[in-house]
Amino acid sequence: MPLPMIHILNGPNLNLLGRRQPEIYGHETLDDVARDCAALAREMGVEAALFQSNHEGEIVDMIHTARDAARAIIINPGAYSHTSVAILDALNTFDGPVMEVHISNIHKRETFRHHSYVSARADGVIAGCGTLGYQLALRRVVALLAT
Ligand code: CA2
Repeated sequence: MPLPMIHILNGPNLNLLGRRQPEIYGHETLDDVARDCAALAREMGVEAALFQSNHEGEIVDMIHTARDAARAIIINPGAYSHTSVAILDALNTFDGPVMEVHISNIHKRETFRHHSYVSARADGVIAGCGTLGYQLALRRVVALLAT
């Protein structure tokens, strides 16, 4: 039996994680996040695969792919959190648990970051826990899948 698959989707500029602005986003790279989450997923008896795109339509396509390929989505939509009805609409077509992650505490930053369209669909939101937030979200979706 294949392990339940969880997709971890990341939006624009997150490919630069660990390489710029470490005072906001820390020192871990997105490859580190992918490796840590894959290891934790295995421990919990699931599988996690991480994807990133700088393009809104590609993120919509990733969500459509997840409809058939994943049991849960963890998403950090980056700046599209604050602008994209298209990503919200796509997430609304997904049946499983959705967790929204922000590495920084968006509520402690500029007011334009305080609102996220994606939060209207997310089953939970983690912000300001650094890259550890991805692992916390992974634990939460595994718990939700077990209920
Ligand atoms: O805190 C987060 O995770 C954000 O989703 C990150 C977005 C930002 O627009 C959101 O308001 C909050 C920005 C991602 C930029 O990622 C970088 C990573 C390293 C260096 C430069 C940018």
